[in-house]
Amino acid sequence: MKKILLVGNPNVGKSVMFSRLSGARVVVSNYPGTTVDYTKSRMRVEGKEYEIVDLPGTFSLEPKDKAEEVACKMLEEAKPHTAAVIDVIDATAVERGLYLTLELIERGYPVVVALNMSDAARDRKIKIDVKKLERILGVPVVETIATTGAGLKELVSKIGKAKPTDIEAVKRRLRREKK
Ligand SMILES: Nc1nc2c(ncn2[C@@H]2O[C@H](COP(=O)(O)OP(=O)(O)OP(=O)(O)O)[C@@H](O)[C@H]2O)c(=O)[nH]1
Ligand SMILES: [Mg+2]
Repeated sequence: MKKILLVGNPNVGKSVMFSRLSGARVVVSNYPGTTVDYTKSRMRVEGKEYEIVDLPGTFSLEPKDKAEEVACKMLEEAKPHTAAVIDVIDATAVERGLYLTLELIERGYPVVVALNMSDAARDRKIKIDVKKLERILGVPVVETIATTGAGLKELVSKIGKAKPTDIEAVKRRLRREKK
């Protein structure tokens, strides 16, 4: 069965999103040889069944602690079976989150970005040009509020079409943007 992985920095809403997306049978497991837990369940998208996995938070794919190490190992192990990586970013701290996004794209994962906590971003008058971000990254970007479920339908609709994208082209567009 193909997997959908929920990945992102700590405290961005991955687990709340997982609860909304996952089916009834939720299994909590301990990553072998560690005290780090992860949670998995099933999910149906367009009639197809997937395993959905809530990974520990990580800032980077070069791990700095045990939880990050587990997240990175799980990503690597799941790579051949991954239909999509839902990369959850805190919309109030987009730049911080994009570091991991670029690493995921660079390593060839099919990424869909969830700009979560978009309610908090709106409250703080943080404006994000979603279309532009999508153009630069070359992957779908969807604004979400995991706590209310807003945007999750649209997010899920992007999963079936998720595919790897060329990191060099992303870097070129980023450089052009900074000029
Ligand atoms: N305002 C707002 N709060 C949110 C949203 N999504 C999650 N939260 C809150 O953010 C906090 C962290 O959510 P979690 O789902 O535990 O975050 P996580 O990414 O799983 O965190 P780690 O597992 O520690 O990496 C909780 O208090 C949530 O209620 C959102 O879209 N908007
Ligand atoms: Mg969590």
